[in-house]
Amino acid sequence: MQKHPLKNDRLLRALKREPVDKTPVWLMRQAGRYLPEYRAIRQKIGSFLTMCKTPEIACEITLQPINRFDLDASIIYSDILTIPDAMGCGLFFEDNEGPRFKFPTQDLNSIKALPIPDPNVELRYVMDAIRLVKHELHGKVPLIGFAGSPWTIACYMVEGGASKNFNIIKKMLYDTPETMHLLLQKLSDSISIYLKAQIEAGVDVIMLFDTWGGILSTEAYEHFSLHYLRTILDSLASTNIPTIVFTKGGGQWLEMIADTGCDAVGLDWTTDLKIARERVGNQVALQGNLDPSILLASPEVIQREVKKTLTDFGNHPGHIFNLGHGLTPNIPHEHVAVLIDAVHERI
Ligand code: 1CP
Repeated sequence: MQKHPLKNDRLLRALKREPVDKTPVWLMRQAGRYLPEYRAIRQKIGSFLTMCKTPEIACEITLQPINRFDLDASIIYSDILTIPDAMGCGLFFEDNEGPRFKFPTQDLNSIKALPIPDPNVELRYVMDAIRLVKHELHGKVPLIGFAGSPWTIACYMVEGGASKNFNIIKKMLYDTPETMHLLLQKLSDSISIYLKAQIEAGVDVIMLFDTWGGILSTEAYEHFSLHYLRTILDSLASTNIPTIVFTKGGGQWLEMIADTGCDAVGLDWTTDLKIARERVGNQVALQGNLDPSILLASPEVIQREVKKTLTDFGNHPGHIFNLGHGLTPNIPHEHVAVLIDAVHERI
């Protein structure tokens, strides 16, 4: 397929800590239910997984926020749970509820039986969607590919869905660490080949979502999450594709995360961006970190808080503006436009 040179390379420049004319901005969950055009397709198709698995639809939804807003990056419409789905764990989504698994992965035998999915067979729909999006973007902005961290994907597989206290996986971690490691190693292998296939299909940047790393003790985080993030990043090093690592609640481990060899660390809003920049200097770019709830407040408050975030990071290269976590369905889309303009105009 013909490669389009990128017309907007602010994100790639910021990842390399090179100067930019304007701070690049994109938003986690920028495609989603806060957009009326998303809700319209969601209502027509009915099932979230069918939307992910139909490349033309995944492509259209990926482009919705790009067509509406002046964003500096797109992210492929998909989910971190495509891997356990391809492993045969029976992923399903109940209406307006989180993900659930028909076959939770809770013992050694079920872990041993898990296959490593072939990204160009079971997950081919993701690669097809990436190729379509790259074609349709005509190089307008870069495309971010992604995966969940092994630890975060394991949380859903072991708990059988979203969890509040993570009792089952924490018991596994402490009672049978070898069993836990076997699952994390299998996921790590699957994620590495999945991300390499995404890179071959055309993504410009890779992001690893470690949404549940922050529920661990420091020692457990190092052994059960960070170690596998590093393994995956090492496996991608030869591709020269820039990488972003986001551990929600991981601000205290910033230096450790920066040492994995990633190009950028994503931060949630509980970490002070000014202090974070002082701690890592120019070693990595920083992505974040506005509290998404601020988008519920008035345009004046949004502008003020955006300015504060930009000022906190300071006048250095290497900032990618984002929220500290994903956009939620109740956020007015008009406020998203206010945020993006405020970032670009430094009002
Ligand atoms: O239409 C719908 O109701 C589906 C809602 C939805 C959407 C829009 C889900 C179900 N996933 C997605 C897309 C998605 N998920 C993207 C697309 C790209 C984007 O626009 O950002 C990405 C990157 C994800 C990643 C993802 N899925 C994460 C990591 C990031 C995060 O938000 O912490 C996690 C934890 C998931 C699991 C998941 N999938 C869907 C939901 C509602 C959840 C969270 C469940 C929970 O609360 O634990």
